Order: sequence, then structure tokens, then C-alpha cells
Amino acid sequence: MATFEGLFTQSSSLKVGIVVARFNDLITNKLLSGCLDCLSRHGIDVSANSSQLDTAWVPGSFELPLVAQSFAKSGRYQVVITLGAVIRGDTPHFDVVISEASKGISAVSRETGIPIVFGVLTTDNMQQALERAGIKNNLGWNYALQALELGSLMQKLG
Ligand code: INI
Repeated sequence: MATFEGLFTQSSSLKVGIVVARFNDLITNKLLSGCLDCLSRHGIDVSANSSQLDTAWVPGSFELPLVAQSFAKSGRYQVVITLGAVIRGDTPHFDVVISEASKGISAVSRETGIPIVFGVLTTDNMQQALERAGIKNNLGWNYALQALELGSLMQKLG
């Protein structure tokens, strides 16, 4: 019987792509900094001239799947992280954006076989988003951990 588990200690063999939405960038910048902090503390070079990490900015969460697809198809990355913040407003726009982002990201991940972490906060208001982006906890950190685990697991599965 084989048991496959991702490790958090094999980061030297990983190249990570991060796609970040600029919409609500008060939140997404905080998610990104939590993400980079976690990657760095697990041995990923996050410096400006790093060969282990690339970052792309898109206008909003709706565009995350397209650029995640480009990253995933490139063959350069073992894992991709998407970061966004979709905050409920007075119109149904919220539902359209989060639905397209979530369906698109999972479709791209399955089509390409590259793990793509769904790091899109979905909250009723800005206070909830701030709490998850650093006031209480920075989920960017968790998204990076999930990326390390999945990248390592997929390498083991070959
Ligand atoms: N994009 C977000 O990332 N979060 C939101 O809360 C949001 N809302 O609510 O409108 C949002 N809209 C922009 C959208 O993602 C696209 O960038 C835009 O529609 C252009 O395609």
C-alpha cells in the first residue's frame, strides 16, 4: 500500500507562480505579503531577482483563471496561487465574479494538472476581509502552505 503526502520541506525544487487581483488591493496586498512571508520561511527565494517565484497582477478576481491558465500551461511552475478578495455589494455582481473565479480556477487546475490554490476571500463586508487578511489571521500564509503541500504531493505522484 502506498500513502502519498506532500511535505513542506522540499521547497528548493519548487517554482511558484502567484496571480493577484488588484481589485480590493488593500486586502490582496496583505494576502500577498502573508503568502510571501510563509514561502520565504519555508525556503523559497522571494527576492526581486528570484528564479523560484513570479507574480502577475490582474484587474480583478474574474481575470484570475485566465492568467492562472497561462502560468499553468507554461510548464514553468509546479504550483500556482491565486489571490483575490470578493466583497459583497448591493448588486448580484459579487455572485457572478466569485462563481466565475472559482469555477474557472478549478477547471484550469484539472485541465492542466497543475495545482492551483484558490486564495480568493469571499466576505460580506470589508471588516470580515480585513480580519482574514491580517487583523486576526492572514490567510495568505495558509494559501502558501497549501501550495507547498500540493506542489510536493504532485511531484511525488509524478
Ligand atoms: N473583483 C474582485 O476581485 N472583487 C470584487 O469584489 C469585485 N466586485 O465586487 O465587483 C470585482 N470586480 C471586478 C471583476 O473581477 C473584473 O475585474 C471586472 O468585471 C472586469 O472584467
